[in-house]
This record gives sequence, structure tokens and C-alpha cells, in this order.
Amino acid sequence: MRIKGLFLSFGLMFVFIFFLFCPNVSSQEKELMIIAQQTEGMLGLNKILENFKGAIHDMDDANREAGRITGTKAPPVTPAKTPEQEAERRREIINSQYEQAKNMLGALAQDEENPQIAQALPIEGYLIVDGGEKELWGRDQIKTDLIYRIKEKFVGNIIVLHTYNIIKGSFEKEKEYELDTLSTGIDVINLAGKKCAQWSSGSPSVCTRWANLSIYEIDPGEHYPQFYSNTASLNPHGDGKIKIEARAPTIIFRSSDGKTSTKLGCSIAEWIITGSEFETLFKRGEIRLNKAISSLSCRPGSTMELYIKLKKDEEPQLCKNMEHIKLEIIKPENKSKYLYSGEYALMEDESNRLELELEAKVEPERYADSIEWEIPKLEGSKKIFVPASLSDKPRGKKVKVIYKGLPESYKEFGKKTVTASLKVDSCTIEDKKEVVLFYPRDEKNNPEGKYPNWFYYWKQTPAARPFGQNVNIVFGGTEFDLCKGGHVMAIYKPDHLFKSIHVCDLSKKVGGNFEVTIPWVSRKNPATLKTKHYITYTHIDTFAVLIMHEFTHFNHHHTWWSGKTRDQITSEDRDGDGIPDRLEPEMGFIPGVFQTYFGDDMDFKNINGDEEFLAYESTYDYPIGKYDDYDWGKPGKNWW
Ligand SMILES: [Ca+2]
Ligand SMILES: [Ca+2]
Repeated sequence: MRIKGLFLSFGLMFVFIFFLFCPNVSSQEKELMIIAQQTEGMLGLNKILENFKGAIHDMDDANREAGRITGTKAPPVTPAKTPEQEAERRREIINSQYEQAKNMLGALAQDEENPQIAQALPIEGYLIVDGGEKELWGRDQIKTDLIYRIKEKFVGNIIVLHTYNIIKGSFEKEKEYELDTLSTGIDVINLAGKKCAQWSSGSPSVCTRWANLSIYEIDPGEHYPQFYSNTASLNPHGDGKIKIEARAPTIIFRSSDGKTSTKLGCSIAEWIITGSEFETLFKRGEIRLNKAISSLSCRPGSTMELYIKLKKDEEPQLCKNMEHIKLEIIKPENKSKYLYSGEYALMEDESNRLELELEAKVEPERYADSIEWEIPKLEGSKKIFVPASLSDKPRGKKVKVIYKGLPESYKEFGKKTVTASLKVDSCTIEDKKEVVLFYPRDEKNNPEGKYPNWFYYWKQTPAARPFGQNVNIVFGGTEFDLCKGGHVMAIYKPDHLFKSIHVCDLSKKVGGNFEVTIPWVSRKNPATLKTKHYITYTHIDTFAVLIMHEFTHFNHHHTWWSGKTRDQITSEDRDGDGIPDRLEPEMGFIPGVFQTYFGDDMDFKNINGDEEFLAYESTYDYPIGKYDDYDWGKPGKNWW
């Protein structure tokens, strides 16, 4: 298994060196091809190595010859001095063939088989075995008892196999992956344990002499320049799945007299993941897998960890021949803001729309019509393209997109990306710009059309879930117009629609920046109980804080008073401040006093009682700006 990945890359090397570089196949090359074919089905490792070693010098010659003919600098064929250099050499071989092959794909006849070409990306990683050996003799006599921690570091390449579809003239989306790794170091970090060296005669037999296994020996085959030092491998596993296999090095643990030994038994871990899971990890740039392993001698609780990191900085410039092509978005400018228009009774055409003008500059100019745009989707908003386009990805140097109708979700607003891309051969050149999308805050032109846009969109966001709780939020006023009171911004009134919190029409009640200033108090902070502090909130903070405040009342009602008669309530709360008197002392309030803190203060007595004090206190810790990323109204937190 460990050989397969490596093999493939060498197999490919044969194919491309001899079919692409050299027009005339020499006898030397024929010989090599025969070796390649012969080795493909072979299992004996030594035989393979022998064949390769014999072939290396011939290959070097052939490659030099190829380089002379084509004028390209061919990478050396003999193995490099260090594993790092060797991984790089293999990568160069694969990638130079990748480049060569790509340029020849267009010339393939339609009836030929779809070719698969390999591309190598550098990786590094490590494997850690945290485990040990435990063997029993008979039912319960310990034979071996060993604990170790072993780390093997490696470098190598992930080989991406691209299948070229001759009929379609492009690469298939699905790719296959192989892994070729070379060990750069093996460390036995921890080693402790014993093995029985002598058993008593008779039954039951017991251990009469223990040997400490304090010495270890790493199999020379695990060290570079051995070919079979692959630590991790990737293999297709049917149904689009991939099998990742990690293999610990071969290590023998010995006693100091060398007479007693045992072999590392926690040697293999396997992970089977779907192709898409692998791609997700691959795109993220690192793969970390853990597995509990055990086998006959590998003790329960042993684990293996495999870590593979894609070294992005060295990613080959696959499109380096595309340097002469330049693509740049001129419109929109980066971070420019766009606002949906309002509802205009007399100008239907101009209503509820957002216009995005797209323009790109491209060199050479002949690619202008091939520029493809990817624009924000804005689910629920109708897209009109000028000039017309059947695709959601319009093409051309200059395109206008009109979004008609506001989207349904708050998620469609805020920072979005516009991408212009140009595909030339199998390369993609692209440019991106960020745009920021807004709704007019106080208009009611959202899909529901009943309440202002701020209420419609904010109600969907975490700002409407006080302390993470779900609660019914209703727009201002009721049939009794509870929002009528001069300074009432929000209400929770138990006897009326007691399951809901009412948020009043802030556009009308406050307007501007939705600025409210309220007492800032907390029993946790004695300074706020002695001196008056105020705090000011704006925009979505106001909305969030109002709901938290009302939700606190809501909670108190359901905890203390729900289901009780007026008489019961009066007897439990004689000072009428909303908190059961029996609870007040331990909460730091005074039973018998309506408002314990600032009860006589001209301004703060408007807090209006001890329970109301708790509602103010509930937002004491609220960090201003917490929900800024959900406020895309104009005006609003993000409108500048
Ligand atoms: Ca009370
Ligand atoms: Ca009280």
C-alpha cells in the first residue's frame, strides 16, 4: 500500500517523458517503458527497487536528451540528497510534465481515451503514535507491558489527478488524489515498559524475570533515501470515497542485553472519508485526523494522529504562461456601498431596486466578451441584466445588473463579493471587489411590506433573541396602542398578549440614530449604585437592549407571578415593586422599600421600582456594537 502513491507518480513520469518530450522513441526509452509496464503489476518490493535503480541512469540520459531537443530544463532523475530536496525534485518532474501535457491536450483526437494528468502540491506533516503494547500470557499474566510516544515527520507531495474530457475540451471537476511522502525524522519521545524474560515452570506459570525495554532500533528502510518510507497514503475507496492510511515506522524495542525484544504493534490507522470531505479539508490547507487504534498487541487506548499541511507558498504557478493577460474590475470600486431604493408610488420603475454597474478592463482586448461575472445572489430579488443574459453569470466587459425587490433574508445585505473571471485554456484569471449592500431603514418595502425594514430584518437576527432565547417579537402597539406613552419604546405587559414583547415604532418614536440613553446600573458594581451613570445606545444596539430589557420582565413574570391571583401577589409583594419580598434581602434589595437604589433621586426614581431596576441591570454587560454585523440599514451602524 505504501508503494502505490509513489508508483503512480513514477508511472506518470514514464508516460510523459517519453510520449511528450521525444518525437522518436529510442531503444533506450523502449527499454524503460518495458520496465515501467513490467513493474506496474509487481508486488515484490525489492524487485521494484532493483528495477528502478537500474532504470534511473537510463532515465537521466533520456531526460537530458529530451531537454536538449525541447530546450527545456529537465529536472535531474537521480534521487536528491535530502528528503526535502527529493520531494521538490519529484514535484518538479510531475509539474513540468503537467505544463507540457496541458499544452497538448487540445490536439488530442476525439476517439482517444480521456487522459489523466498529475499535478503535485507540496505538503509537510507528521504522525504521532501515542500507544503501547500489552500482551497477556494465558488469561491474566502480563507478558509485555510497554508505553511509547513516537513522532514521524515527513515532507512530500499531494498529487492531484486531473481528468481531461476530450469531448468537452475541459478538465472534469472531480479529481483524484494520491499522496507521496518521505520521512524526515523519526523520534521515540517516550519509552517505558517491560517484557517477561523468564517464566516459572509449573502451572500457573508466572514471570520470574522482567526485562526493561529501554533500547530501540528503527528499521533502516524507514530512513531516506529508501523508496518505501511513505508514512501516509491516499487511495480511492469506491463510491467516490478516499482511504487515508497512516503507517507508523517499523521499530524494534529491546532490553539492554539485547535478548528480549518486541516490535511496535500500533502500526496502522485508516480513515475513510468522502471525496467532498477531503476536498473541504484540502482547500482549508490542512488535514488533521485522529484515531483510536488497537490490535492484537497494541494496547487499548492507543491513538494515532496524522497531520498534513499544504505548503501554499510554494504552490506552482500553474498559470505562469498567462502573465500577458490582465483583468481588472474598474466598477464597482472596492468597498463601495449600494442602497435599495424606496417605494415610490409614481415611479414604479425606480422603486425597490438596486443597481450594480459592472465594468472590467482586460488585456488583450480580444478577451472582453469572455469575461464572466459572479454577482451576489440576493435570494428573492429578481435580477435583470443589461444587456440581457440567460445565465446568472453574465458575460462581457460592461454589464448592468438591476435587482428588483428586496430580498427576504437579512443575510443578503452587508459585505458581498463581485468577481470577474476569465478562463483561458485551463487557467482562470480573476479579480474581486467587495460591495456593501443596504436597505433604507425606515421604508416598508421589504417582502412582507407591513412593518419598517429595520423591524423586518432585525427580527430575523440574533439581536432579536435576548440572552439567546427565542421569544415572540411583535411590532409596536396593539389595538390598545400600548406604545402611546411618551417614552415607551418597548413593552412587555403580562395581561395583554403576555407571550410577546412589543417593540414600538422606533422610526417614529426616536428616529435619527435610534439613540436612547438609560440608567447604567448594576449591583455587581457598587460605583453605579452610588453615583448616577448613563449609557447611550444607537441603531441595532437600541433594538437589542430594549428586547433584553423586556425579556427580563417577561422572565420575572413567568417565574414569580404567573398563575397567581391579585390577592396572592399583593401578599407576596407588599412594597409593590414586582419582586417577592421574601427574595429581596438575598438579592440586595430592601423589602418594604419600593425602589432600594436611587428611590429618592429626581431622575433615577423613574427607574420605577426594584424589579424594573433588574430589567435595567440586565443590559449592564451588553457590549455596544455586538450586533453591528446585522445592521445594514441606512442610516445604521455600517452606513458611513
Ligand atoms: Ca417586593
Ligand atoms: Ca423592595
